Amino acid sequence: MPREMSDTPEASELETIVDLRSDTVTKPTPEMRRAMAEAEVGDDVYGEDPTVNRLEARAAEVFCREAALFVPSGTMGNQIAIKCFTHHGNEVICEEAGHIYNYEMAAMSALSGCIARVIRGQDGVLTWAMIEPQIRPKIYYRAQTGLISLENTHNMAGGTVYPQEIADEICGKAHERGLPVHLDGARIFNAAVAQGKSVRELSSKFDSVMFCLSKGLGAPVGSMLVGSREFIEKARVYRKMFGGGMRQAGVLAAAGLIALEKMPQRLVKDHQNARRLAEGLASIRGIRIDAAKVVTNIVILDVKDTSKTAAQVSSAMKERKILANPTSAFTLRMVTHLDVDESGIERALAAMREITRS
Ligand code: TLP
Repeated sequence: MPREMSDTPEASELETIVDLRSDTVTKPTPEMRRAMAEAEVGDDVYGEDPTVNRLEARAAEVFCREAALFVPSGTMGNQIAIKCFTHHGNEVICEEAGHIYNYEMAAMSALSGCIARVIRGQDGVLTWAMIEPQIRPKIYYRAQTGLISLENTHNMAGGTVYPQEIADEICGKAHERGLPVHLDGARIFNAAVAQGKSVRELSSKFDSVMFCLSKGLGAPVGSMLVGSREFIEKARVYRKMFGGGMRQAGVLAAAGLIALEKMPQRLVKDHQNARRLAEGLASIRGIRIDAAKVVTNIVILDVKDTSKTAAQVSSAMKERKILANPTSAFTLRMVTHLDVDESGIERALAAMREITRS
């Protein structure tokens, strides 16, 4: 029968898209949508949005800090922290593949007048021994180090986590030198779940922490900055300067509260799916990946030995309704999240087997 005469669509048409491009693509859950519809709101620039105020108070409590600030994006959160801690002409020490250096539009130079002093870490992880030699001596003809920023989990290293003693040592030694340390903790809840620790334990020595509500935690929009009251007061000023003062933002904060309270517990599922994906990929000829290193929700694979480029693999996957973005000429990233289940993982693996055979 010709297709157009059939009432029942082909199975392949019913197949939904498996979107592994990022955990940023998650849609708000029905519970979040209900809370958003019912949220009590006010003008947050006047500090009068009760739902935003609740979210900020709760975030501060979860991280055991004096205060917190709701910001529109992770990028803005990181950049506000850089602005708060540095002066024009400073250097910011960060990891070579880090988000603040590679994916934030050179904002540290555009907005804060800083340059990045990048260091290559081991799987994205820096140690004090790597950092110390890069701190500029206090000599009038050298730019001064203003801030150290770490990323946990490390996105482009494949969701790797900082061993706590390494992060703690960096913070302790940096403080002895009078240097603040910021944590880009966009996925700190993933790190906490992977390590069986609380986000408070993992981040207690940092001067400021940014974490995202809109990644694995599933909220539609928003990130948080947490730190001392003095830091957050300053951060509030820069949030306004950067155009991030929001008005009835309680509709977003309502989803953020659910993200914060209810979603960390389910990240373990994303980690299991990522590990399953990585193990499946490791068994495909031509694909290089160390599945044992996949401890959170990010899988980075090398396709060089398939004799295809990452862009070719990505577009062949797309034809099969699997989305994954290249991260370099021969690497792709796949991120598991709330809206991808085991069957999606199996479909991604089946697609990859088919593509690499051809
Ligand atoms: N990461 C995005 C892209 O920008 C790469 C993603 O899809 O993973 N810190 C880290 C470690 C991040 O991974 C991201 C977003 C941010 C900060 C910025 O958050 P947003 O996108 O809210 O500005």
